[in-house]
Amino acid sequence: MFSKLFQKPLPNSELAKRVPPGQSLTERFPVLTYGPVPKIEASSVSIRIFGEVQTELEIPWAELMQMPMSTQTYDIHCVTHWTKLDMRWTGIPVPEIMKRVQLKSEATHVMMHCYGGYTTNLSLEDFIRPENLFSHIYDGQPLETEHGGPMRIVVPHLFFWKSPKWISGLEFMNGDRLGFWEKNGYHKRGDPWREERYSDD
Ligand SMILES: Nc1nc2c(c(=O)[nH]1)N[C@H]1C(S)=C(S)[C@@H](COP(=O)(O)O)O[C@H]1N2
Ligand SMILES: [Mo]
Repeated sequence: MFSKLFQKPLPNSELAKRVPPGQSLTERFPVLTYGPVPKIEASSVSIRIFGEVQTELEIPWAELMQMPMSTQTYDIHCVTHWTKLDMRWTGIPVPEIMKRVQLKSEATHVMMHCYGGYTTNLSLEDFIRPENLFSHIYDGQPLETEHGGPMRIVVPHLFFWKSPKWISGLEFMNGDRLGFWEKNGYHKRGDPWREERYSDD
């Protein structure tokens, strides 16, 4: 137990360099959900891909589970000021999903849709990155329901509200549109190193 105390970084340590301005470390994994937690069976999860695409498609759970997977470790930053280091996620890298998608030339952004109605928007540049995962395993265990299981998207370079839990769909868009928190005052991009917390920043 006490050893945990000594894992906290000292002000000038290497670890402290991994904590963006205005953030503090946590060893817990807080739960932040707006509204009720949707309970979905993995077998009924299906990712619907629509909007600015040549052909709409739906990828059911069984097919998702056949796709190439990757395990990656990142530091996660939440706009409510917590940072958690070395979080290990397993899932399908976004570029693998995108091999199945033929975008129209008008597509510039994506709205990520969730069971329960949450949405969050990204530019294609922020979305199509090898470290972004459709993740169903956290720290070697099936992702807990409260953290987005059966599957969430993890976008580690942006604040954690850009990592939608209970992912159900991708809507490719011609131009940007605001998602749930972005409509309610959060920044449209959310880079923790630039402290892009709220839309008037
Ligand atoms: N579907 C859905 N995804 C969501 C949210 C939500 O309310 N619903 N909250 C977001 C916010 S504000 C944060 S900080 C993280 C929290 O993830 P966690 O509960 O696993 O810590 O999920 C993001 N993804
Ligand atoms: Mo958040």
